[in-house]
Amino acid sequence: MAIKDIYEAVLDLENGEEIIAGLVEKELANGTDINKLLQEGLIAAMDEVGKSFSEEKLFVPEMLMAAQTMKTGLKILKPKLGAAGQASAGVVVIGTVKGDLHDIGKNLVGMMLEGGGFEVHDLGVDVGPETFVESAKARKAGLVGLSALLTTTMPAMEETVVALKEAGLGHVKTMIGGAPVTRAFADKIGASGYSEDAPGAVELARKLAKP
Ligand code: B1M
Repeated sequence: MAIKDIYEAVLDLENGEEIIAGLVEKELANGTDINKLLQEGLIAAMDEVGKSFSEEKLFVPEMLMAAQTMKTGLKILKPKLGAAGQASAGVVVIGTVKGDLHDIGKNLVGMMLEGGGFEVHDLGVDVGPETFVESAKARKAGLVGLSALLTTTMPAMEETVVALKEAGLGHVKTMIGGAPVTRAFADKIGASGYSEDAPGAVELARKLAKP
């Protein structure tokens, strides 16, 4: 029942942002599994928002409000997504590719990687290939994570993978993801790996980090 309240809060454009934090905290206190809370509460609600947007039942401002509510909920989950103080599992530079402003999934992946013991440098959204290259060099990253939510920005993933190789960073692994992205696309552009979701991204990052 309470997970349904969280789902409904994300869709509640009037009061959602005010009530989401309390609802998530209550659910955590009840001992609900974080993945269940994420998948059935926050992520399922955003899928519903996307469906309504496709059907022109709601528009960009409403989508933004729902996204803001989801972000507020995610902030509460962040400290719980993993144990602090572990030795670094590796250095990851992550960002949403050029032209793309969607950051909720990328933030979630970043948080879970941090939770999984990685040192994460989040470059934000609309990040060009050259910025990924510079940051990967400066941070001595072993892994670069690219997120894209638009079919029109997927080519920027390929540009980034190519730019890293051309800059002599062919040894740096690349991991890609986002709703329109597929494993076949990852193979096609020469990325080291693809993950469908945030927990899978942590598993993949661990595999890729192995020498
Ligand atoms: Co946008 N939007 N949006 N939007 N938006 C989509 C993506 C869309 C599918 C909606 C739709 O039509 N049904 C559609 C894209 C169509 C397409 O290209 N295939 C779309 C569109 C068209 C647009 C605009 C063009 C709308 C317009 O202006 N006309 C515009 C583009 C702006 C731009 O980027 N240049 C736009 C704008 C926006 C908002 C700003 C309003 C807002 C974003 C706010 C924000 O992120 N701060 C927004 C939102 C919220 C969405 C939907 C509704 C939700 C996205 C989301 O946050 N999902 C989305 C519909 C949908 O996807 N259901 C939609 C929740 C999140 C947890 O999931 O990001 O998929 P997701 O991340 C998952 C996995 O994909 C994976 O793990 C995550 C968690 O498990 N993953 C990775 C993600 N990155 C990964 C990286 C990895 C590994 C896994 O490794 C590094």
